Amino acid sequence: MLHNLGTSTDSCAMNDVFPVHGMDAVVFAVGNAKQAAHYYSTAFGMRLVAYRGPETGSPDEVAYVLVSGSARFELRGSVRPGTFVARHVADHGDGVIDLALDVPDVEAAYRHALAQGATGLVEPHIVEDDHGKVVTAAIAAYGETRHTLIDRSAYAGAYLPGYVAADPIVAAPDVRNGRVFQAVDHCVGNVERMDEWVEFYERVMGFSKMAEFIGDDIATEYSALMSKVVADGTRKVKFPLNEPAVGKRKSQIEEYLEFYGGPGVQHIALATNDILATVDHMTRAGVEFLDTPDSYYDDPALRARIGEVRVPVEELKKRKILVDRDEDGYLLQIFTKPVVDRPTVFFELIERHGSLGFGKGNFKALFEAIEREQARRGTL
Ligand code: TYF
Ligand code: FE
Repeated sequence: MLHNLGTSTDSCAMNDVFPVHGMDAVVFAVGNAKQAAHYYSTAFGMRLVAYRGPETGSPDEVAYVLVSGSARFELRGSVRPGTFVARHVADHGDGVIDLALDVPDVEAAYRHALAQGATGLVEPHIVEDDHGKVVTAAIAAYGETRHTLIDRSAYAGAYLPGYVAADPIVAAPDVRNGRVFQAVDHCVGNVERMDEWVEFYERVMGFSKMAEFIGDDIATEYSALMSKVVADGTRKVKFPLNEPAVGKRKSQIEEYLEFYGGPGVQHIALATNDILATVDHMTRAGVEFLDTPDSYYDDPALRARIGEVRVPVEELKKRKILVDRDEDGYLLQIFTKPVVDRPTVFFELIERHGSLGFGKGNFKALFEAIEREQARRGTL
């Protein structure tokens, strides 16, 4: 059973033990950053803003920084063997190495995290250039994922010292505001022991559990996964955490852990305010989405439950977009197929209208679609 306990977890900023402003960047290690930058520019409509590489004094690595609204991705590649990025890609395939958090006080956040038992990876330090200074540190999260803690409030450069400003790779996409999506909505981790990591975010970052979760009853019925969501006090940073469960089929989380070689980021949800335009743009660019059977839209129970949404259901059905409603409002969402060679990392697009949830009413349809993909790959 999915329990909805309402919203009782907000903490006011004044007694927040680990204040965060939001996500700073999602950092990927990839096999070919130049081509990945092109993909995120064309298919996701992102704008290249910064670069570093051998030409700019970074002999071993290249990095491309792209933005869309408040979302920022950094794509890191290696130009020789033996680098961290090269080894990470060899072990995990393309994946997320860092969910960087924008924090007001790096030193305080880092000290609090370590006092609460987090593993420090980079001590707080200042990096500076002509454009100002940045304070940064890093702590370990699940698998090889880390959280960089960063305060760039005194910095006016393109990204960080060591990077140069760069021009867009392609013209802005032909959508409203020239933006295919606006922000990172949530970042999901696949782990071996969910409760351990829920407890980590509660203890280390003062995050609290959100009401929505997938329990073991849902798991055995159709999802083969359990899931809980933690968020900071302002709900700007939301981290669902999944663990595999024994179900009727092989768990998609098990498949991820096997192909990724351990815990890591499973999906990044991107917020859009026009999911129809977003899906149309990405589909034209060749991004593949999970299929939803027509029966989903024709189900009278679903029609009754979702009521009026801002677009005709036919428009959603055409694009396989899912709908869910709760007491706060509704959301529209859709999931890509994996965007990397391994069956690991994918994206979600989400358009929220009041709902703070994650689409629990869609879990059955979603997990059936994922299982069809697993069957196609022969990994079910
Ligand atoms: O982020 C979430 O919780 C939703 C639902 O493997 C979900 O997007 C959960 C697990 C999963 C795929 C989607
Ligand atoms: Fe999600």
